[in-house]
Amino acid sequence: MSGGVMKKEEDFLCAGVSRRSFMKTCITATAMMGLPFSMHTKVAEAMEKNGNPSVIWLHFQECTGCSESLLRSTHPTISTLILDMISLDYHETLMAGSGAQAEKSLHDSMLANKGKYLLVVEGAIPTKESGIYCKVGGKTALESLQHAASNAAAIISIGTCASYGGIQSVGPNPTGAVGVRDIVKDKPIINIPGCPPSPYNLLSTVMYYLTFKKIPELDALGRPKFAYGRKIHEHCERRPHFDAGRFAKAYGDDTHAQGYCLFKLGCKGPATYANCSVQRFNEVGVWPVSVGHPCIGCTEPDVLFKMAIADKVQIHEPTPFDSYAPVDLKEKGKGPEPLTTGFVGLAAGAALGAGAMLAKKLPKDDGHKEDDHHEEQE
Ligand code: FSX
Ligand code: SF4
Ligand code: F3S
Repeated sequence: MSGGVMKKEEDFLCAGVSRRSFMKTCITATAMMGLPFSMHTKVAEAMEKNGNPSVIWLHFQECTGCSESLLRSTHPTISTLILDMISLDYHETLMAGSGAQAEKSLHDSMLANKGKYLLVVEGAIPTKESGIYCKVGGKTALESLQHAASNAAAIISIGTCASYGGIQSVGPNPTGAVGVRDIVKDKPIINIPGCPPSPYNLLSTVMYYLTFKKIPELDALGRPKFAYGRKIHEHCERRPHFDAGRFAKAYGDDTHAQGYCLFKLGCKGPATYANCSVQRFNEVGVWPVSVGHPCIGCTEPDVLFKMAIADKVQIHEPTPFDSYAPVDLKEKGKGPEPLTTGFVGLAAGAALGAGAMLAKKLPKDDGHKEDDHHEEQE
């Protein structure tokens, strides 16, 4: 298992992270948190000084995709950084120990770090019939969560399952699966939804916590606003096609091959708050929409698995595309015009770095009905 004493930057370097990678990650995380560039030195200092908090990571009803996503992240050693800037004292699928040895490790870590450890929960918690549908070490998930939460400093619900119940909670929800916030009411809880979530969102949340010794500002669904404050639709490279009324009609047809907007194939991007279209996944920087699949709204409790993939979302609280200047709609007295081609949109997307885009402040709704706009285009 990873972890151990980790208090100086040199330790990160020993762990196989070059200074360049370390600083690059601090700069990326600083930008993701919406902080000014100059703050990256404070973040780096905080990593050196405050790194190594004890983390207890529990697994309940889930597919382990959240841990897999973290471990499979290849962008410079993100998994190394995460696993080495914390002391991962208990993680059922990563730890070498098992049985009584593992249970002792959990017990000892909780005792040694009482009131100070971060509790990370992956997976939903079944509540029906006193929670008998998920047991680890003879205890129900409900018991384990309540016990571990009672002495935690804060809790991170990683993934949509731990945040809101996820796929297990879909009707008829036979096990009564719920998210952590439905059970624990007296601790700070940060939701990092996504099925699975971006490892960067976990990384920057932990870095924020270590830097400022408090949890980041959250939205109404308990998500860090710096990562979930905007809709993926605002930065999508297919957005110029949406604005121009060009939609893919079927998978594999010419409109799909042309890279047209996936709204009519069920893309939930206009109703999904996340940073996938900016932060992207893996070394090559892909995300579902970039490879031709509609967003399924995996960060949204009322969308993921609650709507069929092909169903279209209603577009409320419209927000403009953020990669080119807004038009003055009032002056022109009509809806947005087709401003640009997909080519220009892609070029704009490539030109704007993740940090620059995320560091922008959140836009205000302008009251314009984008769904009306969309209907005009149909
Ligand atoms: Fe849930 Fe995590 Fe989806 Fe899986 O374990 S958020 S089912 S990808 O990965 O909890
Ligand atoms: Fe991109 Fe989906 Fe929005 Fe179309 S509907 S612009 S594919 S996020
Ligand atoms: Fe999930 Fe949609 Fe992002 S499906 S990974 S929120 S593009």
